[in-house]
Amino acid sequence: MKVKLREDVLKDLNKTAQINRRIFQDKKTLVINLMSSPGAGKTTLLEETVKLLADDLTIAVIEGDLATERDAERLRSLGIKTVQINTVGGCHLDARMIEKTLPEFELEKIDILFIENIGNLVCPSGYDLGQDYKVVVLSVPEGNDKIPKYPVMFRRTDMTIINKIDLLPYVSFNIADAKKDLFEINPKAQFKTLSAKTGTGMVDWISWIKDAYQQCIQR
Ligand SMILES: Nc1nc2c(ncn2[C@@H]2O[C@H](COP(=O)(O)OP(=O)(O)O)[C@@H](O)[C@H]2O)c(=O)[nH]1
Ligand SMILES: [Mg+2]
Repeated sequence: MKVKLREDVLKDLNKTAQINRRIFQDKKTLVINLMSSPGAGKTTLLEETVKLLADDLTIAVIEGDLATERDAERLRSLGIKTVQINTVGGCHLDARMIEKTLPEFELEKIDILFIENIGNLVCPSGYDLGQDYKVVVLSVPEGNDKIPKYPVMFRRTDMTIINKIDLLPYVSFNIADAKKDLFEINPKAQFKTLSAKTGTGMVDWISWIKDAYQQCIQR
C-alpha cells in the first residue's frame, strides 16, 4: 500500500515536471538544476557565473534550502531575481515546488533559470524538476570516494563539475581517478574542473552554458 502511494506521488510529480518543461521550452528559458553536497560551492559558482553572464543574458534563480534566505540574498545582492524555497525538513526540491514559484517570474524575459537544489548527494537525484540539464558539483576536499559511493547522483547527471581545484595541493584528490570513476558509472557524462574562487576553468563552463542556451532558443 505504502509502495503504491509513493509510486502515485512520483507519477504525479513527473507529470508536473513535464508541464514545467513545456512551459520553459515555450518561453525559451534554459533551466539548469544544480546539485551537490552542502558546501561544495553551488552558491559561489552561481555568483561567479551570473557575474560573467548577466551583461549578455537575463538570469533568474530559484534557491532551495531547508531554512533561511541567506543564499537568495547573496544572489539578490548581485541584482538577480531570486525566489527562495524553504523545504523545512525536505531533503530535495520537487516539480510542484518549482511550479508554485513560476508566477513570480516573467519567464518570457528570462534567458536562464538556475535552480540550486538542497545540499545532499542522495535525494535530489531522483526528482525531475523539468530542467534541461542536471549539473552536480563535487569539491575536491570531499574526496575521490564520493563518485563510486553515490552512483545514482552521478549516473543521472548531465554534467559533473569538480570545484575547488585551487585546494588540490592541500587535499588528496586525484582528477584522473575521478574521471575514470565517473565514466564507468556514466559513459555519457560531461566533466569540467574549476575553481569558483580563483576563476580557473570558468571560461570553459560559461562557454558550455552559452552553447546550451543557443540550443535552447533554436529548438
Ligand atoms: N577554496 C575554495 N573555496 C570555495 C570554492 N568555491 C566555494 N568555496 C567556499 O566553500 C564554502 C561553501 O560554498 P557555498 O557556495 O556556500 O556552497 P553550497 O553550500 O554548495 O552553496 C564557502 O566558504 C565558499 O567560499 C572554491 O572554488 N575554492
Ligand atoms: Mg548554497
